[in-house]
Amino acid sequence: MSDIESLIQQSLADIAAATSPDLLESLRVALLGKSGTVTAQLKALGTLPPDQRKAAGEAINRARDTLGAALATRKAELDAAALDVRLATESIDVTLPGRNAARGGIHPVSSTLARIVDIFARLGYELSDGPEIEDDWHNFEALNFPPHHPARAMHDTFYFEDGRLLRTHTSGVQVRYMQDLLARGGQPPLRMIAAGKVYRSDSDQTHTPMFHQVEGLLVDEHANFADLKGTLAEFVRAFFERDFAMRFRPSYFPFTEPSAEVDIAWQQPDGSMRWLEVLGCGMVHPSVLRNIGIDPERYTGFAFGLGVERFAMLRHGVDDLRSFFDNDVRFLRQFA
Ligand code: 2U9
Repeated sequence: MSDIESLIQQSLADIAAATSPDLLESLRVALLGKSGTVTAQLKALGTLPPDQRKAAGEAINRARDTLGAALATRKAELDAAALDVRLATESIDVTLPGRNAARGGIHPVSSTLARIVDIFARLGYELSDGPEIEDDWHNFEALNFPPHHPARAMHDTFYFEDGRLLRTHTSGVQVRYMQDLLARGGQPPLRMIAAGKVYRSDSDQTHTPMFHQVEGLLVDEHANFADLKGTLAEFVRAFFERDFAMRFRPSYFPFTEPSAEVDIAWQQPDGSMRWLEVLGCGMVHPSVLRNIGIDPERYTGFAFGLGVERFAMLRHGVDDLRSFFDNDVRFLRQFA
């Protein structure tokens, strides 16, 4: 028998006799590893006389394949045997109680926002969204805030070096919505709401630098202030599931004329009543419609806006806006 044949026979016997995966692995290393016997023979091929190289090479490759296959087969046998032992000796108690998965909950600001969006959806308003990083034109100019207009002071925000900014209201979404409608060849009537995060340089018990707004817009041929009042009265009734006395107090926004703030008659814990401001609104300023390309001689519109946190505070009796953003689970768990 040639050297290589006897190496194969001896190794096959060793492999068959290996009783553990570790032993088998040391055999593999000793035979086929970087400095293994078979590997060394392959390396030594170059030292043989040229006329012997081909036959010797074939024999060594055959040895490598045969031993490789034998190692794999034996490994599968040992693994199967080890599994059989585990299956025979171990057992799973399927009656043990499971591990508790911690249950999450919806944040009160998110659930309030969803409730508001839902009410307007029932009134036929389509939800739209837009970028939180906005350009000056969509956030200010189109909405009748020219550069240096004093109303910009109420909308101080965070600016990027290229002049873009964190939006101070969601009104840019309404501007984009109308532009898209016209670009697709559409015209009013339209009814839509925008909802999301807005940013202002403000921080105290009733202001956070980031808060959530919902704003609505309706444009049609004969939209008027009475329609606006009816819509907001219906919204407030649906949100609080109660009827309120309401008052529309004249106010000012650059993008609406006339403009109003909406107060509702709120019952205090001691039974007395006080007016609470909950919404802003008005008839869309003709210049805003014209800026976007809608004919203000033909169409009129009304718009409104509200702070979601304010509605969440009233609904849940929370007195500090900042607690919504402290991420204290003892607070948040109450609403889950
Ligand atoms: C377009 C035209 C008109 C949106 C409006 C308000 C009044 C308003 C504030 C209430 C509390 C925001 O969260 S808050 O600080 N909003 O008072 N928003 S009318 O008017 C628009 C918007 C877009 C094109």
